[in-house]
Amino acid sequence: MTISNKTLTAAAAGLAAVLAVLLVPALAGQSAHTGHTMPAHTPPAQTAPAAQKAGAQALPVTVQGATVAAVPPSIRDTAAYMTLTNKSDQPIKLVGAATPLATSPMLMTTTHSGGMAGMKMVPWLTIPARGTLTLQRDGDHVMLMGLKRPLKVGETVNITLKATDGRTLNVAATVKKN
Ligand SMILES: [Cu+2]
Repeated sequence: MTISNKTLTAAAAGLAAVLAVLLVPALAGQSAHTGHTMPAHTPPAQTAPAAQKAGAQALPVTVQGATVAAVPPSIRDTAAYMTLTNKSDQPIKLVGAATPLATSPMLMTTTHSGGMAGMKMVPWLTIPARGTLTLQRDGDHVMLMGLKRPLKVGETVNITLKATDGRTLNVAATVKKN
């Protein structure tokens, strides 16, 4: 041993501090999109009413493979995945999501730090001009926090995505087991 006990202790304390910082967000999201705690800050304002107002302009976006991950009835959070293709020449910034089936839908991205996967809220997700944005496990996704009732495999969940300029996109996602 070339390292003194003192050094080891200091190193251990330092490591513990680092781990504490890393573990909080990591543990929060560790249960694969199903069990992390609600972030303390309020999610973006509910967009459902505005989104469903007649006259809200539709986004020039096509959706493929929209799914919602099935979770056991005791789990109140899940995530939606899909591929979004922007047919316009301008990037589209999605800033919010709404669904009648969850109290707090939010945009999130998966993070990796210290070898652990976690997730965090993001203010927006961008669909590049003439490009695609893939929402997937282990990536950007729409978190459906606070499910109002258990979802059944095979049922359709309507999700409205909202862009910065107020345009919206209605998505019909199918509940699927992973
Ligand atoms: Cu998430």
